[in-house]
Amino acid sequence: MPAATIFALASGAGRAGVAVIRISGPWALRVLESLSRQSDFRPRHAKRVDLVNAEGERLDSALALWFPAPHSFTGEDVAELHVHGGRAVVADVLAALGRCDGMRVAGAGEFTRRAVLNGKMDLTQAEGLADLVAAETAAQRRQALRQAEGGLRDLYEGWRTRLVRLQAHVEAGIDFGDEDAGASDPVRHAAIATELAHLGSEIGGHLADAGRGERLRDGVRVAVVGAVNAGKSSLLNALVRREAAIVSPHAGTTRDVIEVAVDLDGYPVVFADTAGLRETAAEVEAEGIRRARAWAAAADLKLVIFDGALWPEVDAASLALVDGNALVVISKADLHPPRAVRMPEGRPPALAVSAVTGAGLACLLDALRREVAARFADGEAPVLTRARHRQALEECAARLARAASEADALELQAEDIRAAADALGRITGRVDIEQVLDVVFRDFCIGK
Ligand SMILES: Nc1nc2c(ncn2[C@@H]2O[C@H](COP(=O)(O)OP(=O)(O)OP(=O)(O)O)[C@@H](O)[C@H]2O)c(=O)[nH]1
Ligand SMILES: [Mg+2]
Repeated sequence: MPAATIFALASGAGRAGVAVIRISGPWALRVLESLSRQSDFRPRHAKRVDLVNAEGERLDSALALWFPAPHSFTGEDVAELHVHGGRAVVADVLAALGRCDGMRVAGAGEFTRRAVLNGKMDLTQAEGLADLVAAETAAQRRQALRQAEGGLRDLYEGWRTRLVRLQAHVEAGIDFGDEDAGASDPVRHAAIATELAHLGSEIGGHLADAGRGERLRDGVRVAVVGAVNAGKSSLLNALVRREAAIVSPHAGTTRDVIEVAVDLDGYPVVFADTAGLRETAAEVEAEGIRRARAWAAAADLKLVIFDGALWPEVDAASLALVDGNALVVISKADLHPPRAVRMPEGRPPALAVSAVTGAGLACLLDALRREVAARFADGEAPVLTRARHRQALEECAARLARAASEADALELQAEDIRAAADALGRITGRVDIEQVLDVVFRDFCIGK
């Protein structure tokens, strides 16, 4: 049965200069001809048309584009209508499309899903496209674009091809082992062991690098922690340049974790203001402090704030949080004379900052930028971006490790190499695609 012809608004909802409506499936051309009462659409050329509904009423003057299969986004016949982006125009054109025979509204992600099923892209590229649409910073855009253009697919398919070849070598050993030198061929044995080791270390290295890509998708997490009244909320507000958190002279003002997302030189950063650390019998405050500690423990970076009004007296609970992942800040620099701030031996240097005058803020932002860029620099190598990839890669790595220990049991070795290759195939959609399709397209929007 031929697939239904689907249509949807591909551009954002709401008033705009232009809105794009996408149509994909076997009826695309017929519908285009019927709505425009024109024919002779040249492939991939824009044509000005009047769109007319079944009653003969002119709905809009639009641009129409015609992409015959297979040279289209979905691999099917596709038509695009660029209409004026008013709500009524879009609603009426969509209604007219819905009344044409054989047409239905596309489900979430259905255009991209068809593109995957028609071999126009693999699952990692579809995921890259979703990330590209969601990208809010330049670094996110670069990573998503690389993935949408096949960076991860090439890497994973390259490994998979090598594994399939290796499996064939091992199986050749099994087949001929009884008769000739196949299984006992030490050269072949060594070559297989070497390739297994190479693949294992390449995949292991990629996995070790894993956090980078995922963090770039989700944002680098920076916790603002310190004693009560140290000036954490004031500093957060100064960093994000708005009154995101309540500030007061009352100790214990902040209770919940307050997350604020910002774009720091192209990197997505999520700052979290947290409850001040102190001993307390109050249940709600204790819960706030527990959450503060949990957020800090999971954060990529901590800003540990010491109260400048009390400096050089330091709070022990905050000091305990200073480690290699911490930047130390002395607050209220306007209250204490600017002097070299020295931390106890072995601790990173501290930065004096005033949320009131803004002194030291530029230095702190510079330090933050450096820390963020050093941890998450987006190099050329494709990075893993999803838990789905990580799970499959971990299975692949485990199978490879086992295969390496099975040089004397070729059937088992071949089976483990096959399973390792299948794990990679599940990421790209070469293996078990039906089982992962729903997971991959769950978060897509309609019109994609
Ligand atoms: N002079 C001066 N006062 C500051 C500065 N930063 C904060 N304060 C004051 O210090 C007090 C506490 O500030 P907050 O930002 O609420 O401190 P906090 O660490 O969030 O406090 P809790 O949420 O209670 O843990 C307020 O009265 C602020 O006005 C600063 O840079 N200079
Ligand atoms: Mg606060």
